[in-house]
Amino acid sequence: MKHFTSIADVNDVNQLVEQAISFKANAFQPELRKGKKVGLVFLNPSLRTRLSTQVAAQNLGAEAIVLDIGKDGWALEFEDGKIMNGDKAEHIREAAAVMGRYFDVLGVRTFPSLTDKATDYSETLLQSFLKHAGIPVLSLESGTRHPLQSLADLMTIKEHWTKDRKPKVVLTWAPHIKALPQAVPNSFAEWMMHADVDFSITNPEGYNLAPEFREGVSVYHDQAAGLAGADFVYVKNWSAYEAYGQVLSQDESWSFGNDQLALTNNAKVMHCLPVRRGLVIKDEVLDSANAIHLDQAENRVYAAQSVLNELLK
Ligand code: SN0
Repeated sequence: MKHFTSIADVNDVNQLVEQAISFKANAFQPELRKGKKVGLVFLNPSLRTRLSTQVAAQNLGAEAIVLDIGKDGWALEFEDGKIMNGDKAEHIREAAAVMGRYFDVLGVRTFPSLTDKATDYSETLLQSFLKHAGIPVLSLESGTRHPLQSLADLMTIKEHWTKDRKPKVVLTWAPHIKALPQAVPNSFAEWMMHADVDFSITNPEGYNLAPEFREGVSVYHDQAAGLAGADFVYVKNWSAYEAYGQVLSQDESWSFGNDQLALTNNAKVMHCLPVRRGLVIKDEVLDSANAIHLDQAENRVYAAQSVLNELLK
């Protein structure tokens, strides 16, 4: 594996998941990637991604160095051919290339603008890092995907599933007050389409994901119909894709509570965090035995460890 920016970069998804599970059983192996250096660049906020990737690097004997570039770095120019007489002090051509000389792997977090679909969906910022860093690039969530989260999610489903049939996995939209990226649901859908599960989506009209992230997947606009018989429910808000970046609905009847849970097959309930309690998922569910969001968060360490171990080979 050369880079890790989407499931398409992974040769063997099962092997990556199995390796993550085995790291969970035996995490501290500091001889494995001793002395390697991992740069983690954040253009946007992070709690789990930042901390779990740092812990993962430490477990491998590597060192992770974090740059909160939005706060501590120079403002970056991504456009080529520009005369830089505005507020941007450094071009990505130099910034990425320099970091490429300091580190063995470069992790990058960039959120989408949610105003310019073409730029966001062509992953302009991530592509610039890939082009100019000259070393393996690790996505820490990009404009359209969050593959470290999806790997941890798949691992979590695998850990919790003991029955001898495919689990029914449903991704459900939930309300939110802000316009959020489609990266987490896109990525989850992409990994579930690839996994050995029965996957479907439920969201209000106007909230269908981009076509490439729901190819061959049933989408229900009636949440009750969508949730029926689910073994796992992934709850997440996202902004509209078609009316790009817009908040078209804040319908709180989609908030995930006991009424929704009752429609499922006593489902395990998942969320990538941060979750707005009461609005996205109700306390009655988050504080119940059905919620496995903390397992997902814990598994972020082993997902990152599995990926770093490959990228640092
Ligand atoms: C991000 C998202 O992509 O939805 C990060 C998830 C890992 N979430 C948020 O930005 C939540 C912000 C908020 O105000 O609730």
